[in-house]
Amino acid sequence: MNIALIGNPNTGKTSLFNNLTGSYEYVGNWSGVTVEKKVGLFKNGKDQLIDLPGVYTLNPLSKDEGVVTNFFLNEPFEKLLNILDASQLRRNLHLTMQLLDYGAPVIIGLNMLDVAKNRGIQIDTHKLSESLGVAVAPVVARTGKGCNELAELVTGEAVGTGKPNLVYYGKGIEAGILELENLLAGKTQHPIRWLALQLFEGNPYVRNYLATILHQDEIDELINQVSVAEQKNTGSRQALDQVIHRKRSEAIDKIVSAATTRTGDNKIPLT
Ligand code: GDP
Ligand code: K
Ligand code: MG
Repeated sequence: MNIALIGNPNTGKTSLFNNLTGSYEYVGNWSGVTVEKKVGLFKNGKDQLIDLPGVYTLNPLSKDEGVVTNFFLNEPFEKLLNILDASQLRRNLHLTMQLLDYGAPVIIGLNMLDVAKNRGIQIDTHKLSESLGVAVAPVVARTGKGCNELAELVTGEAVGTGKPNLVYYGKGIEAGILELENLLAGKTQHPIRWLALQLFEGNPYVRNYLATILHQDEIDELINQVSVAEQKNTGSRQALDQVIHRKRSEAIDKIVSAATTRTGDNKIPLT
């Protein structure tokens, strides 16, 4: 089984990778960029862990960040291991929401819990897991605490793919997703909800992929139609990527508020 490790930069990915995999490691480069590709074997000797570059969002700002979207579009994988920094849950969950749009099985490794705790932040992993519809396993990647349990979970049987349509993106965007479904019927293996949202956010790799199936005009018309509908419905002139980001933020705020308690005087805001 191929399991991809994905998360924001500096969340403990490398530490977790080293804890979960044995010494066997294949090192090469991702195609077209100088970012090294690491694939390690889990200690069960069967399943592989693929280390992806750290990103805040799938929509890439650089070619290096494009590695992640290209991976989703071109490489086979069975599960995603999403590592989160518990002390920056709100920011980290933006990427998670995009993984859940994809609909693949996801397991969350909740790291940096010691940092969160020192800031007086207590996270209820059960509540977080319930709201998202995927397993959440607490780990301390630096010391290896919780890593065996996480390995068992991620290499084990079926896991959750997240609550369907966890984020409601508004009438115009949701209609655009349905429209893309009509246009693509039977012509792609990829989840159309994810393709649509990445397209509306301006992900050039997804756009190029769609241009291999649809005409440029169809794509332009769809994006334009959704922008116009969205502006009409909301009376706002926000660009689609901003609307999508705002919808995710609203959903994330609710989830984080429900799963978090603050203690002590050191109430540093949770970002
Ligand atoms: P990456 O950038 O996502 O690959 O993250 P790294 O594994 O390189 O970790 C970034 C920094 O966070 C390093 O200094 C790690 O030692 C540290 N780190 C990793 N896991 C933990 C943890 O659970 N708690 C704390 N306090 N630090 C951690
Ligand atoms: K780092
Ligand atoms: Mg790293």
